[in-house]
Amino acid sequence: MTSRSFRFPDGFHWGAATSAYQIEGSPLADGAGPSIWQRFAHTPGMMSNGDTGDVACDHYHRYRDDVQLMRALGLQGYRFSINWARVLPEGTGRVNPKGLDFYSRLVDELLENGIAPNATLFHWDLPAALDDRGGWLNRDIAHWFADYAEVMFKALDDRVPRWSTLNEPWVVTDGGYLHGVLAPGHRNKFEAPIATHNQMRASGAGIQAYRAHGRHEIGVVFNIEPKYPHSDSAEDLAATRRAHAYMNEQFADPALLGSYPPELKEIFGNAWPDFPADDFKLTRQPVDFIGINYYTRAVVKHDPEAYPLKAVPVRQTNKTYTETGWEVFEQGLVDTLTWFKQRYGDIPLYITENGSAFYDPPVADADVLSDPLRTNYLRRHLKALHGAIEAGVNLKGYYAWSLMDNLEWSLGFSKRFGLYHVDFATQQRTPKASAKLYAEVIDSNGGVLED
Ligand code: GBH
Repeated sequence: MTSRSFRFPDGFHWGAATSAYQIEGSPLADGAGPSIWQRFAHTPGMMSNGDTGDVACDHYHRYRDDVQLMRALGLQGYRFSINWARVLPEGTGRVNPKGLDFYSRLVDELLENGIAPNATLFHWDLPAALDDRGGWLNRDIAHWFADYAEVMFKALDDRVPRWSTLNEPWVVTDGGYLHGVLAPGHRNKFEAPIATHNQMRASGAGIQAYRAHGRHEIGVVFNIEPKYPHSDSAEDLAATRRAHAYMNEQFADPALLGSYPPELKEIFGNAWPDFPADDFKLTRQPVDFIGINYYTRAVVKHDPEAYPLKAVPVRQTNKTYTETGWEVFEQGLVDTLTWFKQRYGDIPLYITENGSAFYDPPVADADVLSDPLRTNYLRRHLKALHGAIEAGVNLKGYYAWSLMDNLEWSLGFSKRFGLYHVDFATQQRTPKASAKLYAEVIDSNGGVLED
């Protein structure tokens, strides 16, 4: 048997990702304004176990130590997000210098350790003051966002080579405005399309601001989840089309094609408005790259009771599921990248998140915690990714989700995605075996994955 090499192309970029509200803690420190996640987490009944981001990983105080964790992995890049309300406590207008300074110090620390910063401007923690003015339902948010983005570009673009406007707008629309399970907690079929549209207008306005004030790279990050039909009945095929249009094309199409897929009208009926044609000039801005967050797939079947898609995911037998209930399916990563290139053209791509939640029983005084399921997930997905590159996908880099265990939004601290285990009582970080594997992958540029 000949062994197969999994060496990645020279210059392939290896990183890990986090987001502000999930790790920082101290959300109101040093003059920061509250975000909608601060509010949501303090609304009784919204968070598992009553968890909040008040302390989280205390990264706001421990960021220097956390950069050393990154260095121990040999990370070349670190993707983090900026809490808008730390910088602009009211969301617009007055800049809070201490909030800006936190991100400036983090960026300097990364650069001193040879790690390229990758900054996301919006990872769901909207300033509460802007939510009070309508949040994503107010068309003015495109300008609010561009003004905030300009503040950040002027302060950090001399040191930050890679930016994203939004992280996963689907989650905001679906969880925040349609089903009400994430901040700001609305459940409204008429609002969801508007939240989508204004997010994509804001992203476009942010990219325009970058062309005026930035000199490096900017893109936007989508969660892409391929959909496969449960059967080849016409009904299941149509349900699969709707699910795919709703989760994947709803966001990438306006950004890259300047339109929405027709299935959205089918799904939303009269709640899907006719948006002004001019808006698509704003949503469709040239990007330097697209970030794709990939976790799982869905196998879809028709279900007339399922609101609003009339489609439901079907659980597979004899497959591994993570603790968030997501199937481990690495072929979906290949199919996603192939589909993306075919539909949108040969845009440089990054996997900006990929990872899995499994519970790893902590072992007292262990130097490395065993996490075979996460290690297996990582290995399988990286091998699949290598195959996608060999098949011609223009993939520039990979960011593991996540550097360390953190607040999994409304699921609280119970779902652990970290390469490092965090003991939330003591804030002690301990590497898991997946961290060791990832360090070897980076060191050998994938060579260690050899069969
Ligand atoms: C990302 O979202 C976030 O960017 C990050 O903040 C978060 O911590 C991380 O992933 C882990 O959750 O099985 O039908 O319920 C993840 C987006 C969308 C991926 C829903 C999984 C499952 C659909 N997720 N999807 S279903």
